[in-house]
Amino acid sequence: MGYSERERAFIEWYPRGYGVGFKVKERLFETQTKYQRLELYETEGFGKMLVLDGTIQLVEIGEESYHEVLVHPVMLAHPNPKRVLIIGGGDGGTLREVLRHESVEKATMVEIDEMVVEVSRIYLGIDRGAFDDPRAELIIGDGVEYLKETEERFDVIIVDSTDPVGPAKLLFSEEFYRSAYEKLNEKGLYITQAGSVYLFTNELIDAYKAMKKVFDRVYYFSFPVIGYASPWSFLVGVKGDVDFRKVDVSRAPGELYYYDPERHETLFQMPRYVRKLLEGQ
Ligand code: AG3
Repeated sequence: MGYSERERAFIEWYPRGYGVGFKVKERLFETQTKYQRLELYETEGFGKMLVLDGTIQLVEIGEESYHEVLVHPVMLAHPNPKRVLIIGGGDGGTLREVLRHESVEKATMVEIDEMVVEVSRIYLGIDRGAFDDPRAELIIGDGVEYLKETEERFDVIIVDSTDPVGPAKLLFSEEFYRSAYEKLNEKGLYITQAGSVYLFTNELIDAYKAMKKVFDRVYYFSFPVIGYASPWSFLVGVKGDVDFRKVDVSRAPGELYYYDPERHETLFQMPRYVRKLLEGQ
């Protein structure tokens, strides 16, 4: 598991012996935080790489794909998103993309591990100043507790967590979806990453079923992300009469790298056998 000095490579091992790896130029940083093991590498071809508990969180080159798709489709499907909540997302990439929307008055990010934010700000910088934006509020704390207790209401809730196995498992429970639904304004949207389509299929199906019990409509899609066992899946839940298949292209931020609002319909990909499983046939 992890880094091999002999190969000068880092490999993340998934179930069934499937690996995703990168050649490493330099090991930059390594520490045990209060919550997890944090590693930072300089890869040969994809810039810096952030690893938490042996799982690759991002590689710098191409990170826009994941962050854009996690953020812009839900932001553009909402008529006027002003209040946004991000759970996790310590590297700041999700916050950065959220703040590109002029309608946003306040974006609250609740990250459990302060070290992830610190190390990302110092060594990665993919937040590109987002943490200093006056509309950004950073809360170091447990997202599950926060959502249960907060008096605030949100137009969009984005879960940028680690996998639906281990510490983040609670973020994929029916109970958590219920508190999210409760804290969404009418026409609100909720999005979560939901793991590898091929390797975490059961977790994806469980999360989808739990979301279906809570949200008024649930959508799924997947796409390849550099650094993850792709395709990677995403689930969207809505409150009230919202059609996630339609987006307001006129509000799209300029200069997108991966997500193509004018081709929004191309997002909805899922291998046929997984679609059948999701739809219970
Ligand atoms: N969010 C984590 C995606 C899950 C990666 N899982 C894995 N490699 N097994 C990424 C944080 C980016 N903001």
